Amino acid sequence: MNSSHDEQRSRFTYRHLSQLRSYSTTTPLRVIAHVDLDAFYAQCETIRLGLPPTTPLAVQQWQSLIAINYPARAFGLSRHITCTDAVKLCPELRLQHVATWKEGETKPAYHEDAFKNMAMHKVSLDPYRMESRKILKCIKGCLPEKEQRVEKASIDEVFLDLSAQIHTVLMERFPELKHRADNEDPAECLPKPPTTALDWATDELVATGEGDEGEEKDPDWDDVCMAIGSEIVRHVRENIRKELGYTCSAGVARNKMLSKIGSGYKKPNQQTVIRNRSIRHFMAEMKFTKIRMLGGKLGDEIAVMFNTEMVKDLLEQPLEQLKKLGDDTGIWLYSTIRGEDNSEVNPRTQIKSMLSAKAFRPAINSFEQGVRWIRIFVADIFSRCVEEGVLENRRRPKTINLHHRQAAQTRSKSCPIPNGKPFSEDMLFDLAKNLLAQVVVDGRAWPCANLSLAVHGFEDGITNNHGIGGFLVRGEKAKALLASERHDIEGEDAALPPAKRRRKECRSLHKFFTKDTRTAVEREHCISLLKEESSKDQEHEEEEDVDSGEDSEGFEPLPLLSESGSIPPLKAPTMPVPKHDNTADDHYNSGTPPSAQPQPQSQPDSDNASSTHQFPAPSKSAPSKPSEPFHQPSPPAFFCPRCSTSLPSSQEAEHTDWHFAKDLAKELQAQERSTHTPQISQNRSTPVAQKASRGKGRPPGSSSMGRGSRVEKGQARLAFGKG
Ligand code: DCP
Ligand code: CA
Repeated sequence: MNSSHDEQRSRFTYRHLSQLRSYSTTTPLRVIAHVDLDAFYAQCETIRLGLPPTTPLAVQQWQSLIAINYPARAFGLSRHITCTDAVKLCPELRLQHVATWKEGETKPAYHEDAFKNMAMHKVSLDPYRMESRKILKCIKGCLPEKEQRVEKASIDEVFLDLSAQIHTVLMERFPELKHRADNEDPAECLPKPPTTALDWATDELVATGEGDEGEEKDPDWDDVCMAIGSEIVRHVRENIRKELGYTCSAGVARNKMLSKIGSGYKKPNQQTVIRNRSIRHFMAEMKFTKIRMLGGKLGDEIAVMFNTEMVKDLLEQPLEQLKKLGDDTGIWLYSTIRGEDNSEVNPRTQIKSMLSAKAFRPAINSFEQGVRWIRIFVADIFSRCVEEGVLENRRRPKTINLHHRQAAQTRSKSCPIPNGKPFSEDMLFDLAKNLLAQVVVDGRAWPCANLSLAVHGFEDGITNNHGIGGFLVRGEKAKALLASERHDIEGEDAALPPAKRRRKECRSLHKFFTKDTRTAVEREHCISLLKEESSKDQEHEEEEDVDSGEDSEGFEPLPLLSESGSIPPLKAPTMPVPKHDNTADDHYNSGTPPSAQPQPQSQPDSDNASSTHQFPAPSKSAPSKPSEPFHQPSPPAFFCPRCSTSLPSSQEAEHTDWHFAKDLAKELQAQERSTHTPQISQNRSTPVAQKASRGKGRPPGSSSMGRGSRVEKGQARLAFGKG
């Protein structure tokens, strides 16, 4: 604080004031709000069904309760009890199952029998996402366009950095600050604010402790800022209520961590203000397990080490003691329990990938069945891509990845999403279906216990890229080929030395064709499907080459590449053994607010997942280096004409062997099929799997695969009463 401080002046300086305008994370005048919808899914259902808000209602997902409204909570209901117990406790309870995609259907719907038939359904969170978007829009709509910073923290939470807006309000209401601000020394203290009582309306004002930080001290500008912030938040909450009918709770404080704790302090439909002068007292009285990152193992460790659960006991510990947890953790804990958090409200949180998954119990057993689920995954992902602006080419994902688990073996197939084509649901479907066909062609696809589809590598769309489109597509295709090969060897085979792996593959291909006729027929279908795709591909490629001109922008150096460059790493996601069927949704993947720590980049912990991973906007840095030595492109001394691949010469023998093994496998296939599919032998020089991984276009026989009507643009809308 400035040396010119005296009793007549504020503790805050002109610099502190002007820093508000630029959302400084360190100005003591900063005001952050956290807004959290009350019993969100339950409110969504109450509004959709047009029920009075006083009706006790719980949202059910299979046999679990995932959201319980406040009238129902009054009967002692919580997420931890079963549906049966809930009805016993509250006979009036309205139980509503979440919407589901039914196997083979193209839109999610509210199916009354969904919970009895889990194997046929996959949870859809679309209705809640749609409501969430409306609420976000409403929030943004009541803040000044140029002075808003809004971070969506989960499906039902946002952070608002109100600093800049408050700066403007201060200038309007207290012109004395403005007149002087232009000329003053930034280190000089501000005049004191007028001593009129601040209007906290109905806010829950967190009390202060005794002494210096107490209520006796006159209000200063930080209190005024907090009161203005609180007024803005009240207005936002009123608007949400008026326009859409939802109630929410909010916390207003100087940073994200405190505001988040504040929003949960009094619920429902209330807001809590934690003024700077109350921080110490507020924190001291709290169990530290309420603080983000301290609810789990770390919290347990701290509780054991210091024999307490209360922040106030930890406040007595010197930093050196806390460092027993490790230097970084100790330092983080020391400042966190003092209410410090300088993390930014990040409005540009961007989606990096999207995933749709299903655990099959019982397992599924055919390509056709798999395709029906793929149709659902694609519809699910596509609708979310539409929200991301794929149709306007604002953003689009670069790769598509299919993850497949059969017994202990997991396999992951991926390919690029061609950049030179309009993004469509059909295109995604064709790519995804081809990936599944590749899994089938590899053999041992059934019974399948888990299937998931993901799109990755969202980036800003390039408009007007027709000219370079052909090149882009070609470059991407080359990578697809490698991606496909690379992922082929993940899972259990990855542990085998390459030569053994190849032998094993040949054996398994052979076994496949000689053993099981039904499977062989299916596999044959998949091969011809891939085959047709690859020949279409070739035609297309030629056309594109003619069109593409000589612009070299998209002409990427061929292979080899681990995908950590322009394509993000596609490490096979691990599918945890399902414990329950709780849908992993935006809420869990975008995480609770990352006040102090980076967000976990977790795969959904669910077997029936539908997730959207969000990350801060990536910096436009150069692609990182390939991470796998196997794919290191330098020195590119050997060029393989078979797959247009440059490789270090040390890998020439192994690579050539690889083609040999692939060709051999193809021979075996051709022998098995003898005269049935002559088109395979016409194209012997091109390995089927490689060509297939370029997959585009419409597979033959797709109409017989349960391809129903397409999901409408923007996704099926489920009836909601408002908005
Ligand atoms: N959710 C879920 N499974 C959980 C927790 C939450 O599916 N184990 C879903 C349902 C919730 C929504 O996420 O409605 C938001 O989660 P919150 O933790 O914010 O809980 P609520 O909004 O339901 O209640 P509260 O009023 O306590 O915020
Ligand atoms: Ca909530």
